[in-house]
Amino acid sequence: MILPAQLMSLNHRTFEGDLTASGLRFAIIVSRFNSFITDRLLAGALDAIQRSGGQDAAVDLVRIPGAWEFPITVRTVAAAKKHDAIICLGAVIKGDTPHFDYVAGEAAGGIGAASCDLGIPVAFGVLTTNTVEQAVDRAGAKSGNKGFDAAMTAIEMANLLRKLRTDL
Ligand code: INI
Repeated sequence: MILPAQLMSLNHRTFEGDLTASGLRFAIIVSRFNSFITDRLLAGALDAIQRSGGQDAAVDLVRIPGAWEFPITVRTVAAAKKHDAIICLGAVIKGDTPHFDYVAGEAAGGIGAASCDLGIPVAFGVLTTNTVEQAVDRAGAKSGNKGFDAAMTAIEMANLLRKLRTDL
């Protein structure tokens, strides 16, 4: 049995993306619906890229009406092959009708499928919450900033996929 402490000394090749954004190009797709939340997610994502050594000019910002529009936008941006990763930022907040389930489900499924089909990492920074308060908490309050987290994941995955494509 291998103990966790022994893992570092094993002779495997390990592939892991680092957290350096220098030289990477990003597209951030941000939805306007619930913009009082998504603006904060965007600020968090840009902060993460800047603090990881990324350049402002290496970021293309794409604004869309709502989360439903993510899948087709991700596919269009990915097909252009101009970026190392895409970051999706949105906020779907539950209402009194089943509308939430359709919008959130389509966004999540469509983004995931586009990422795999087109071979580009797409970070899912789309909040799906029961209340406005839960969304606020995740957009820079009690529970951190999920825009920042999504951008860090995009940086890591862009570097990991580069390594896998060249070194595997
Ligand atoms: N879009 C969101 O991004 N968040 C929501 O909470 C939301 N709600 O609740 O309706 C929402 N709806 C709009 C949808 O994404 C489309 O833009 C619209 O249906 C037009 O296609």
